Amino acid sequence: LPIGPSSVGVIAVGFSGGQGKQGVDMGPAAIIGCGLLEELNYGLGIRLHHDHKIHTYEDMVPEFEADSRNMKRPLAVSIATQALAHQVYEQARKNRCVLTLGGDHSIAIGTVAGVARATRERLGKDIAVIWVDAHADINTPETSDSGNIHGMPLAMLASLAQTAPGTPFGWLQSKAHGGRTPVVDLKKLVYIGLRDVEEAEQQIIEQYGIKAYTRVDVHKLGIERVLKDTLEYIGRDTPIHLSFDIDALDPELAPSTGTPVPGGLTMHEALLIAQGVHRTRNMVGMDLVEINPLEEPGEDGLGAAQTIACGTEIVRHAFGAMSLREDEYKM
Ligand code: 4U7
Ligand code: MN
Ligand code: MN
Ligand code: MN
Repeated sequence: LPIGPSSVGVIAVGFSGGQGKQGVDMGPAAIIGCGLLEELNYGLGIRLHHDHKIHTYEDMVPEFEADSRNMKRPLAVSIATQALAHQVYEQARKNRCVLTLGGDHSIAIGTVAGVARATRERLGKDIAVIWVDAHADINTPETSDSGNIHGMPLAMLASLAQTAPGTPFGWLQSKAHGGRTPVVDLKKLVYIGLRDVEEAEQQIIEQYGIKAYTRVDVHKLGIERVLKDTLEYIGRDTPIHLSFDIDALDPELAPSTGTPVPGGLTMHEALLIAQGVHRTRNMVGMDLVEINPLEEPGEDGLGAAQTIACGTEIVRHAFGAMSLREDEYKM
């Protein structure tokens, strides 16, 4: 029987503390302003639970914070993601699939933790995570050159980073969180779209045997095959969290993002991933992150509009839109 939720909880997170560029906090307002929620609600007939707020956590986090343990703003990111984990959990435990609109990718620390906890309580199952991204986001504070936590969420979720109780991200290990440690089992993680992986990250991927389809793998194998193998690897009746970083797409399509990398996925490939995850009926959570409307190579607003349009289409397809006919892919 499908695990699929009866309705969708939407959380808008205008948080940018996991990296240094202004504007990624404006992502959710931009995509909602362009009609994403109407597309889901009126267009696809999905029942939405949304508090009509853009959560910034500004009142909870310190305005300024010194770097510590090779992380930039660890306290701010820890506090914000802990609060977000709680919001996500409250939605997910009501049998809703939780859609979170970011914000930078550090917010996945909160979304994945919240979804994983609720799914474990509700179904007694561990989630699988499909991470669609140009980057592996699995630096530990020690391996990171940038210190930006949006490059570390998977290291935090998989407990590769040392996080003692009472220090930033210690909540991920705490019993009060109700979670299991680690939150993410690296055997249940699949990457799609990688093309900018640091050496230390590559070592982690190999050491833990993480399933990873690079951009080149997608090119060589074809996206249908990658998707089929991904879903087989994850296994039937496994709840899935889809974390979609818009920089997985080619920057020609989606230029408005903080760390663009040439040679990315096409829209056809991205939509097929989204549609394929939907068709499992097992999606329990989805993030759309790293849309930064201020990152505008052309400075004419067109790049941002196009990036938002791509993001909207990907989310629509993850929630059941079917622009790809059955004969356009072989599954
Ligand atoms: B994103 C990077 F150094 N690996 O750690 C780092 F290349 O969420 C980039 O995928 C991280 O956008 C990108 O800073 C994080 C860099
Ligand atoms: Mn990325
Ligand atoms: Mn990312
Ligand atoms: Mn990025």
